[in-house]
Amino acid sequence: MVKNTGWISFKCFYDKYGHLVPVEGEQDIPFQIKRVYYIYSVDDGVRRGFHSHNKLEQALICIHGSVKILVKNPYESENILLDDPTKALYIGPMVWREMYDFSSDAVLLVLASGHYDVGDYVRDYSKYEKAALNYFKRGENEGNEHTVCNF
Ligand code: T46
Repeated sequence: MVKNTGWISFKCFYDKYGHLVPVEGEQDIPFQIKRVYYIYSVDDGVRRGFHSHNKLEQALICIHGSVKILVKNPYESENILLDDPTKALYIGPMVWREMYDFSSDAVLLVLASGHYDVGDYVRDYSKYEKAALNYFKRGENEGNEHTVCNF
């Protein structure tokens, strides 16, 4: 997977009464949850995101429907389908992301490690590229506290 991204799988409790998936900060996901938001009713053809974060860590869970996520850095990229409410896509710092192909019934739930901070966003791709080329240079940031891969 692209560096600073990874899959997280949750336990699902199901019986004849339905399904239940618990998600606990610092236990099921590798950070304390400071903020939750969700995205839904996204029109056909809409693409969102187009930014990276300097510090923020997030877990993206498509709890209904499906959505695709492009994650990339200057060295590698991947298109990921989210369509399973028992799995989260972890996205750490310095990863460019775009969300697209939302199904009309998609609900994308996001758990975030920090409060909303407009100063943490990098929305200019050329600025992002410059910073990320350095950040990911020769795997220097491999294995640091933010790197989570393949839970
Ligand atoms: C991310 C992807 C996956 C707030 O006021 N508070 C919030 O916590 C958030 C997330 C957004 N907003 C406001 C700011 C904008 O006026 O909501 C509006 C839409 O936000 P934005 O254009 O940043 O949405 P996306 O879908 O491009 O990105 C969001 C998150 O912002 C971002 O952190 O990683 O989802």
